[in-house]
Amino acid sequence: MLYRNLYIENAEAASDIRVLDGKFAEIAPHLDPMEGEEVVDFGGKLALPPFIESHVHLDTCLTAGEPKWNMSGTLFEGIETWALRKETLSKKDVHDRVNKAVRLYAANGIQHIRTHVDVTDPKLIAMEAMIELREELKDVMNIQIVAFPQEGIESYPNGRQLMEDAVKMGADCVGAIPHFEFTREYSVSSLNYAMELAEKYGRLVDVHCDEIDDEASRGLETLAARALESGLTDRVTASHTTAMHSYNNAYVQRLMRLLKMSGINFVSNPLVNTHLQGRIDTYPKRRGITRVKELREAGINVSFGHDDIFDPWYPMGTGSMRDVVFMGLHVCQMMGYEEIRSSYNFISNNAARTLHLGDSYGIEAGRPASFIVLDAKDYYDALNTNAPVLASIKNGRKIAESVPGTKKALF
Ligand code: 17E
Ligand code: FE2
Repeated sequence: MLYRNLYIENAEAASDIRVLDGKFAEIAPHLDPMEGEEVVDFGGKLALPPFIESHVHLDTCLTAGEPKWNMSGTLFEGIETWALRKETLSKKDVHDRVNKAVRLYAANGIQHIRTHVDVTDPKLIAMEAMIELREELKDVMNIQIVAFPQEGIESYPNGRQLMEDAVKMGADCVGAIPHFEFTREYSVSSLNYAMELAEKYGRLVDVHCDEIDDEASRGLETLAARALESGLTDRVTASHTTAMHSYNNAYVQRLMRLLKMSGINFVSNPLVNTHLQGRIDTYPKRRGITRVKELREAGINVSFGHDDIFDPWYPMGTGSMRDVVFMGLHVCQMMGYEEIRSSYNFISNNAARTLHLGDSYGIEAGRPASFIVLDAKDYYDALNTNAPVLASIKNGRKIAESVPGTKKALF
């Protein structure tokens, strides 16, 4: 199969891509078709490595309004509302909703998802369903599962055991929620426990860390210190870290040294945290997004996640990471020309580092032939025009396509 005329990752000149046996065989400015080879000429469109959703809660998706709407728009009313919805959870319910959400994602060029799955459920229903879904969907979506203790590890009955059970069932990553634990002591011990569990079972770590507008919420320093001391370093991710928005600058200056030394990754969720944070402020209202620009300037890996699709925390969402990047660039004030052009990295290459995809990811000869084609010439154009994903190709197979609609003035 020969794909022609693609601008790979904003390249100035177009390339042709040959795919054989599900792998990138050759990538060059001009390749002549072999005898009998099928040719698709894209005529000068943008090719990117597949988009990655590095932070979402698939188990809660598509449940907004059930059994009630989140009227305050806060994280905490979201957690209370989900606790009510959880009472009626069944495996079929999770299967049906996740199947829909995964198709929304696929149509938007996503091929990898890291999902947090709530394990503060004595029956671990969502975890069991998600382990099955990971297997059922593996040819079309690579799903990584985080054992996520929504209501706490130390503050929820049997919390430690549920975490370990979920890891034994096959969760890929260990989570935690230090800012939700009853006390600071619990916050620290929950992080120690999560790190020990990850070491014991050889798992990655991804913590909901300091998702609160409280400048005194400092789980991050504990997580980073443990990442450094244990040697888990870049196997560890801090998600949300919205309190960092409210930390004083003197503290951040000291903290940055540790963050750099620790090698941990960050995931920011600008779409959802712009909506959830700052809710108890009058004016001025905090944006409540972690310091993405400063983390990047310090050479720290940051990716963006959607966090939710239509659930107790976020009443919207179509599975498009474009909306996430668009909001992120605005709210973090990263609107310089190069910042905009390169911003696809937040939902591709940077996220691949966080998910530890290694050599299985990237448009390079010898790697799995997985890439997407956008109806644009570069990512600046794609972001600005909300360009559709013309084709999503995974291991050489087309798994999604879109036919550009016609939207035009009639004069
Ligand atoms: N749970 C949580 O603790 N934080 C979030 N942002 C979501 C679920 C969506
Ligand atoms: Fe989250």
